[in-house]
This record gives sequence, structure tokens and C-alpha cells, in this order.
Amino acid sequence: MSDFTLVIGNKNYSSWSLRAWLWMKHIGLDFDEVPVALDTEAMAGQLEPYFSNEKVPVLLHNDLEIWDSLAILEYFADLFPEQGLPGASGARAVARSICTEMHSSFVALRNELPMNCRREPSPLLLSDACIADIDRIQALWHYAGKFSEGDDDWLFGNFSIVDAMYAPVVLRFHRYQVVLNECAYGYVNRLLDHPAMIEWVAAARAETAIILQEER
Ligand SMILES: N[C@@H](CCC(=O)N[C@@H](CS)C(=O)NCC(=O)O)C(=O)O
Repeated sequence: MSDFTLVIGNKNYSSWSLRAWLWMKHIGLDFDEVPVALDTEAMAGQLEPYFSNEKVPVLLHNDLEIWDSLAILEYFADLFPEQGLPGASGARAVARSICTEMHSSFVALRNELPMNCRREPSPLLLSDACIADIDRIQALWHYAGKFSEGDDDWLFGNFSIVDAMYAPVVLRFHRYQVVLNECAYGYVNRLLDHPAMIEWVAAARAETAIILQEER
């Protein structure tokens, strides 16, 4: 049994769970997973032992419980400071801005294009608000490149918690065939090819539970 346990929702749909899980896989952490069946009668009972107000993900580390995807990612950036956020303080601050904007914004995108790893790729008609979200995300990704450290494959050069925060957006862009600029398109393909993303999507596609309101 590992010191770390991550409580997560259905891999097909749970975008917030993916963020924490992807990062833990990326850093090679050994952890146990506790799956929770979202949108079922069992869910409340499964989440009852935790203080997270019936939400996933939840991280358990020894006696500590940490909930909310961004708090979990920040915890790992504290525990393992050599990875997680860029090294330069300015770049770290901008990385945090881009993470928190993901956490607090893009409501139209999240509502109109729910994460659904099993969805066969095809486009949907998008609202103006959703198109504005997509434009803003591409602008953020471009802006991050100004602070790049290390290799240039990821938003801030080296793979960071910012990439984990945007991983569900990448899946949405792919599954709904969103038209992107060339840089964003390249980034989407690189993140889809990340071994942990491949593992998550394969597990998601093996699930059978369907949450109708997440299907478009
Ligand atoms: N702000 C939270 C959001 C967590 C969240 O809403 N998780 C969804 C699954 S992706 C959930 O637990 N839904 C269950 C519910 O709301 O009943 C985070 O960043 O972790």
C-alpha cells in the first residue's frame, strides 16, 4: 500500500480528477486509486468518508486529506519543488495565473464541450462565448511560451502542473475537433501522446457507465 491515495471519478468524464492523476503519473509516484461512480446513488456513500463536500479528486497522504485539483497540484509542487512549476519567480507567478484562470473560468467551454474520452471525434456548433474561451486559451498557451525553460514541448518548456491543468481542455479540443492555430494544434497532439494521457484515455474507453448529461 502506498502513502498516497487518489480518490477519482469516472475516467471517461472526470476532468478535475484527470488533472491530479496525470501529474502523479507524470512524476512517477506510486499511489493507490479509489474510483467513485459519479452521478450514481452510490456516490454520496463512497464520498462520505472524506471532507471534500462530495467532490473528486481527493488526495490522501498519510493522515492528511487534500481536496480540489489545484490544491493537490500545488501540494505536489511543494513536496517536489524541482518539478511542478517553472524555476524563475516571474515564470512561476505567470504559471499560477494560467492555472487559476483555468480553475475559475471557461464556463462556456466546460458546459458545451464536456470531457468525454470515448466520444468519436466530430465538431459541434459553438456559441460565441465558447469561441471566446477557445481564443483566450490559445492566447494563454502562446503567452506561456515567453517564459519557457528547458525543452519547448510544453507550455512553460518543461512539463509542469500547468500542462496537467489544461489536459482536459486538450481532450475536449481533440474530441470536438476544435479548429486551432498551428502551435495549439501541435501542443494538443504532443499532450495526447504523453504516456500518462494514453493510459488514462485507454482506461476511460474501457469504462461502460454513461452519464447522459455529459454526452453531446
Ligand atoms: N473545484 C473542484 C471541482 C471538483 C468537481 O466538481 N469534481 C466533479 C467531478 S469532475 C465532481 O466531483 N462532481 C460530483 C458532484 O458535483 O456531484 C476541483 O478543482 O477539484
